[in-house]
Amino acid sequence: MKITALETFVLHVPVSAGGIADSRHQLSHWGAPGVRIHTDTGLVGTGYTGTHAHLPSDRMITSCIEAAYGPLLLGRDPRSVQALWTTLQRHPPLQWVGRAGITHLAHAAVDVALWDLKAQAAGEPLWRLLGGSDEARLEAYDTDGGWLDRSDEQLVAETEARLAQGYRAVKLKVGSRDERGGFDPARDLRRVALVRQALPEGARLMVDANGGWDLATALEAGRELAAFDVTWLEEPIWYDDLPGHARLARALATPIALGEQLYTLDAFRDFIAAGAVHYVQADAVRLAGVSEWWRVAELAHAHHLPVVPHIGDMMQVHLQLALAHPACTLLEHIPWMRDCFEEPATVAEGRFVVPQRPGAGTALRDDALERYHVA
Ligand code: 0YR
Ligand code: MG
Repeated sequence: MKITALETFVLHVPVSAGGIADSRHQLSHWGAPGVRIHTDTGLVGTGYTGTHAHLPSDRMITSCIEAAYGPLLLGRDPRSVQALWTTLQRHPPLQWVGRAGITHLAHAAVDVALWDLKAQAAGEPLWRLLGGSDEARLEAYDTDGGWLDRSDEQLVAETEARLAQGYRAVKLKVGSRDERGGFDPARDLRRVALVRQALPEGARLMVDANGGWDLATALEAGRELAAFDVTWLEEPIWYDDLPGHARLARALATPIALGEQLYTLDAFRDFIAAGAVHYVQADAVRLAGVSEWWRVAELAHAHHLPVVPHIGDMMQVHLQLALAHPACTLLEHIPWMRDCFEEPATVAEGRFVVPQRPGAGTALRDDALERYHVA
């Protein structure tokens, strides 16, 4: 089997209700720059990363795939994906300009496409190729009702709607600001109390600050969270602040979740070694693909830490991985890209349905490629 061509794409897909906000970002569209890798067998592998639909940076990702990775991939056997990972990641001139950032996101798209091909060539869904079982029970938690720009009333209505759909776990954004631009943890705590009240006993509630607080606010607000049985506090402070997160992990009763902004196995090694994280939110489309994600999951598992993949890929490859890896029992749900896929991830009674098509689940529908493609 040989790689014959790389064909890149950029999709911009609308988010819920025309727009969403967390503590750092406001967006109207989710971006999926990626690649379809063609082979001499006729099989085509699809991989993409997740962005905030900013065309200039999306183009940097696709041009890295085409110009930098393309020549290293043409003619190679895509099933040698682990060997190709090292080829792309350690190619000296590329290593010089990027072990994180644009090149890493580009590599993620390529690596996912290669694993998609490997699983298709094996005639199996990726979760089975990786040793998972179709009896795996994977709980879904929903994030799409808890945005920071939603009113208190909307928040409660969204929570009730999720309960009616069968969810027993939801996530709420925190990191509110007042009119003068200062932190407003009182608004956040009021909303945490409202959602907690709307949930039945035993339902999980998570909160996510998207790195928006400073340490003092995180310490103060974090202590108040203990009263609301919050499963985790996610990215309370700046993503790369390892000592700050380690301090919070020691000081707070509520566990710390992070990882959606970490690019490398090395970064996860350091956060885990420092005791700075309890829930490891490895993201295969910010890490360089399935290959590096699996190494992070194994590392977390060796420390007996749960792995809860971030939704950067809008569930498709993460569903495959979470079904296969023993450290995963819970996966985030944000359905913005649902109508893009041949077999979209589906939740029933609060659990993910096990997908059956061969591949990584990343195959895109032709009509989605047309509708959401940006020129
Ligand atoms: C919007 N999930 C997240 C969205 C979401 C972000 O910035 O990308 O809120 O990915 O933090 O846990
Ligand atoms: Mg998050």
